Amino acid sequence: EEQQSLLLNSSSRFSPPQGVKLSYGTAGFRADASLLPSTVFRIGILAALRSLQTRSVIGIMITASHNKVSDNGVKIADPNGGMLSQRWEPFADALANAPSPQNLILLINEFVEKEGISLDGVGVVEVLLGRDTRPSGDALHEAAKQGVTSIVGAVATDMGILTTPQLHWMVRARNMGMRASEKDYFEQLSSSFRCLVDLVPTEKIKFDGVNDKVVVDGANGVGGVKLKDLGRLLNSLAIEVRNSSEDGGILNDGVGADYVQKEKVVPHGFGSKDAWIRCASLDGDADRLVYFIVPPESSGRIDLVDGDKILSLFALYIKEQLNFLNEKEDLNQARLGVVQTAYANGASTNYLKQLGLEVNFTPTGVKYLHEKAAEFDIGIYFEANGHGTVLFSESFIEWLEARTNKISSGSKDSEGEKAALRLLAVSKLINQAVGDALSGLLLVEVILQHMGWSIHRWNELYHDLPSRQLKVKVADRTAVVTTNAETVVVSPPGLQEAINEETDKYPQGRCFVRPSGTEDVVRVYAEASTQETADTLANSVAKLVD
Ligand code: NG1
Ligand code: ZN
Repeated sequence: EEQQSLLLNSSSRFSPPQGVKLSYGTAGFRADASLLPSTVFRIGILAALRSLQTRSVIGIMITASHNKVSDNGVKIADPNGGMLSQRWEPFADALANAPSPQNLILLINEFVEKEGISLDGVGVVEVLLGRDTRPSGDALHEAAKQGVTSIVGAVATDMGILTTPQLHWMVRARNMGMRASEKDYFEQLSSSFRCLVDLVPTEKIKFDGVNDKVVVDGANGVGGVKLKDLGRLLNSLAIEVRNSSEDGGILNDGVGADYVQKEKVVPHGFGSKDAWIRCASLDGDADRLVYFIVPPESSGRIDLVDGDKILSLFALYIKEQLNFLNEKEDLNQARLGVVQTAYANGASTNYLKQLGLEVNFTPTGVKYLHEKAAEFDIGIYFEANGHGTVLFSESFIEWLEARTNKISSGSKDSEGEKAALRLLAVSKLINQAVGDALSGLLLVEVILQHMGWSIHRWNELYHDLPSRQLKVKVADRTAVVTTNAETVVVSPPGLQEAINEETDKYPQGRCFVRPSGTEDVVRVYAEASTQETADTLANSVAKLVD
C-alpha cells in the first residue's frame, strides 16, 4: 500500500514526452536532455528493482558520451560493473514508454511478479549515481534519485561527477566487498602502474624520447579533470592535459576521441607545435581512448593510432608475458583471445592473426565484445573507436596470486616470476568492468616504456588500410537487418548482392552497412587500397542504402 502510493505520487511528477519512442540501445537511452527526465526517473525505479533482485549494489550513469552537449543519456551498471543484463532491456523500454503513471505502475507490478521480486522484504537496495559534466546532469541526477527512492527502503548514493568507467568500477568494487571511493580508484590505478614501471627491464629505462610527456585532449569533459588528479599520483609519467572541462570549451565540439578518430584531424588546442609528440584523446565520458601523431606541416591532418593499435600493443605485451609463463612455469597454456568488431581495420586483424592469436568478431556494442572476451583466461577487446579493456578470468587471477605469493619467500628475478607479477598488476590497472580511457592510457604508457618504443615505433606495427565511415539518414533504420557480426545484410532483399557487386570493383575492398544502435542512422564502412577508392566505395554503397 505504502509502496503503491509512493510510486503513484512520484511518477505523477514526471510525465513522459509526447510522441517520442525511446529505446534502450547499445549505450542505454540517449536523446536531447529535455526529453529525458521521466525516462531517467523510471530508470531509477528499474535500478532499485534490479538491486532488490540481485541483492547487490547497482549503478546509474548519466551521460551521452561523445554526443553533443545538449544531449544526455542514462545507462545501468549491473552488479559485476558491466552493462545491464540484456534480459532486462525490454523492461527498460516498456517503462520508458509507458504513457501514464497508472500504466507505469501496472507494468512494474507485472514485472515484479514475473521476476519474483519481493517489494516488502527489504535487503540491500543501493544505487550509486554518477554523472558527467553536462549542464543537464544535475536535474537528471535528481530525477534518478527520485526514481530510486520511490521503492521503499532503497537508497540512492550520489557519487558526484565521474567518468563512466569510474562509476562501473565502483559498482564492481562495492559488490566485491572492496572500498570503492574515487580515492580508492586512483589508488589502485596508480599503485599498479608503479608496480609495472618497477618491472620495466632496466636496459629499456630512459631510452631516448620514450619517457617524455604525453599530451591529452580531454574532450572538454570529465576525463581531463580526473586525469589531472590521477597524474598527480604518478612520478614516472608526465601528463599534460588540454581541453579539460574547466577550460571553458564546449563538450565534444571539435575535440575528443570520437571527433579525432572519425575526422582524422587535430582537435582544438593542438597543432603544428605538437609535431611528433605523443598525443592522446579521450571522449566525453572517458571510456574511449585513441592516440595520434601530428606530422610536421600537416595542415590539421593526423596519423591516427586507434583502438585496433592499442589492442595490438596490449596483445603483444601480454603474449610476451604468457610466453615466459608457458615456457618456464607449469602453467597449463592459459588461453588468450582477442575480440574485434567489423569496424576493426583489416590490417589490424591480419597483424593479430600473424601473432598467432585467436581473433573473434562480435556485433558493435561493448556488451557483445565484453561477453565474448570473458570466455578466455585473458580476453582483450577493443572497438576501433578506442573503447576496450582486458579481462582476466577468476581462475587465472587465482593462479597468478598463488604464483606471486610464492615469490616473497624466495628469489625474485626469474623471467617467469616477473611475468606473473606484471600480469597481476595489469589485471589491477586495467578496468575489469568496462573500457576505461584512464587505465588504458596508463597501460599504453608503461608498455611503451617496457618496449623502449616511441609512438612512431608503435604506429609502425602495421599500416592501416584506408577507410571511410559515413552515416545515412533513413526513414526507418530497422529496415536494415544484418547477420554475421553485422557484416552481411539479410534484409532488405537484394541489398547485400548490390553491396558485393560494388565492393568487388575495388582491390582490397571491404564494405558493410548496419543500423546504428545509438543514432537514427544507417552506418556505412568501407576499406580499400587507397583513400580515394575507399571514399568512392563508401559513397556508392551509401546511395544503395538511401
Ligand atoms: P553505433 O551508433 O551503434 O554505431 C556507437 C559506436 C559503437 C559504440 C556505441 C556506444 C561506432 C561505429 N559505433 O554505436 O562502437 O561505442 O556507439 O557508445 O563507432
Ligand atoms: Zn564514451
